[in-house]
Amino acid sequence: ENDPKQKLMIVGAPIEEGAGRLGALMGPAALRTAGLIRTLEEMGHPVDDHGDLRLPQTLPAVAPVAGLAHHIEKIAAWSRMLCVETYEAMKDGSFPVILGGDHSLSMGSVGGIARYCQENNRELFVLWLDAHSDFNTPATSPSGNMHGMSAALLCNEPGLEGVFGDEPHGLIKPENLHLFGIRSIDTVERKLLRERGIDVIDMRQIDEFGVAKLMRRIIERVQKANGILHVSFDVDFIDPSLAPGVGTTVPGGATYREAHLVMEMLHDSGVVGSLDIVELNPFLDDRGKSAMLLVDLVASLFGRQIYERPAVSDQSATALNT
Ligand code: EXY
Ligand code: MN
Ligand code: MN
Ligand code: MN
Repeated sequence: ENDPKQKLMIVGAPIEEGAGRLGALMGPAALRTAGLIRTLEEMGHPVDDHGDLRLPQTLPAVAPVAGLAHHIEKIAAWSRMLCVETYEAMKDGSFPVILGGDHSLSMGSVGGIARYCQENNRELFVLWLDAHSDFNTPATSPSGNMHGMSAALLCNEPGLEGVFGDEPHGLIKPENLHLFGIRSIDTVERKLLRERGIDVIDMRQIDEFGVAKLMRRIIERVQKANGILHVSFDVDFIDPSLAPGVGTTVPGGATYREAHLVMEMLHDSGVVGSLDIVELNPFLDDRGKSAMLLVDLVASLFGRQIYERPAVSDQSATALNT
């Protein structure tokens, strides 16, 4: 179980240039308005709020890439800053929570966590809760929007080296990436996912097997490796009827209870070490509905239960897994 006293490092990343439409830069503000910090503090977590980061005046020069990668200099600047933030937080023993901002920010947040894990000999796993697989490269992307490339960068796909340049950062093993909730994949992206053997848990699998069984498989892998699990939560993982505040809605997403169960099981597992909340677009939201749902989901990840009781998820795994 997560140490209830573990300090949380919160940092806002108001970045929207990775997305195809504007508005995600208001994400951190909406999450704060919806009571995220207050909720975590009320749950007993010391919170070290670093506020929202700002882009530096001077952007790094990025070598030209083959293909489409819109605003790569800005994405590079954000990635490098966030990489330092999460790396330092991990060294400090804090649990980094990154408030986005579009999903390109995970290049930086996970880059820093992966660096920490490599230096400290810990195996890093990533749970990517998303409607999309975000596995395009500048050469395969139909849009050039870099929020659709972050998982690919983290798996060291070619064409994105300029994002970090010579700055220290870590990567993840493709076999340790678990995409979950997927229901929109581009043609070439699909081929790439197959070639790399990425674990794509699509909505069809969730329909057939249920969230619990699929999550237990991932959690057990991380536990066996004594690993650290990073959770990258894209708002479009949830069904758009429940979370309309996102620029890339895809029908057929996770239900209210499926999304909560994922978070509750993650809490009980004790393996989660860091979290991104990305793609919230308050401009498209319905009276704060999506932001408030996200606060509830984060609360579940940090231990809020419907009715307090000892965690049963792990004990029952053997029985139910057969
Ligand atoms: N696959 C599409 C693209 O690459 O343009 C859509 C990507 C949307 C990515 C959102 C953040 O998850
Ligand atoms: Mn601090
Ligand atoms: Mn995404
Ligand atoms: Mn998405």
